[in-house]
Amino acid sequence: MLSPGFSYITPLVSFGDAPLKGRRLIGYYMKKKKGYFITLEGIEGCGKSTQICHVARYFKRHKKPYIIVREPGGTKIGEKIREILLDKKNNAMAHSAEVLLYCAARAQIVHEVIAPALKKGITVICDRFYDSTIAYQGYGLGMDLRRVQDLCAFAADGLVPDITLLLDLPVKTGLTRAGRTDRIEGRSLRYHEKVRKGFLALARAHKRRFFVINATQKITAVKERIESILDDAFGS
Ligand code: ATM
Repeated sequence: MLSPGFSYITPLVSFGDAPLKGRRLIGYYMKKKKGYFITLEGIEGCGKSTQICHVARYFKRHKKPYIIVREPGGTKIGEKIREILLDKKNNAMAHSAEVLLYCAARAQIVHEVIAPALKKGITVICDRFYDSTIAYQGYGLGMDLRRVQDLCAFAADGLVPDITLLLDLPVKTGLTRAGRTDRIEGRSLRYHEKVRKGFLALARAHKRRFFVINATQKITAVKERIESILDDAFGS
C-alpha cells in the first residue's frame, strides 16, 4: 500500500485551478513549486529516447535540477517487473495480470523516486507514465477504460503530469524503426493502431496537458517544437 503521505502531491502538480493564460503557467507555478513532472509518450519507434535527452538539456540550460526515469522500470523492483512484462516467453499472461504489473511498477517508482524528487523541487522527466497503460492495455487490449483509469490513479497516488509530450507517427513507420523485439512490440499491427488511436483520444480529452508532436519530422524539427512548448509553459 502506498504511504498516505503522498497525497500531498496532488495539489502541487494538478493543473486543476491553475491561472492559465492560453497554456502558459504564468508565475503561479514558478513560485509555488520548482519540480515539474513531464512525461513523454507515443508508440514504439516514435523517438522518445532521443527527445528525452533534449528535454533534459533544456532543464540543464535553465539550471533546474532534473532526473530522467523510465516506465516500466526505474527502480530495482520495477526493473524486475519490466523483465517479466517484456519477456516473449510470458505470452500466457492474462490481460488483468499485465495491467496490474504495469501499475505495480508505477506504484513503486512513484513511491520511491518520483514523488520524493518532486517534493524536493527536482523536475522529473518520465519516459512513459499512465497514459501508456490507458493506451496499450485500455485501448489496445480493449479492457474496460474506467477500470484501467482507476487502477492508474491508484498506482500514481493522484499524481498527474504537468505536461505530456505525445510523439505521434504512423504505426508502420514506428514499428519499422523499433524492430519489434519485445512481447508488446510483437503484437499485431491492428493492436498498435488501436494504441495510437488511444493516445490521440487521450490528447483530445486532456488538451491542457497534452501536446501532440508530429514525430515524422526531422529530429531537429521535433526538438525545436518541444523547446517551444517548454518555453511557453515554463519559460521566462
Ligand atoms: P519502452 O520500450 O518505451 O521502454 O516500453 C516498454 C513497452 O511497454 C512498450 N512496448 N511497446 N510497444 C510499451 C509498453 N507499455 C505498456 O504496454 N503499458 C504501460 O503502461 C507502459 C508504461 C509501457
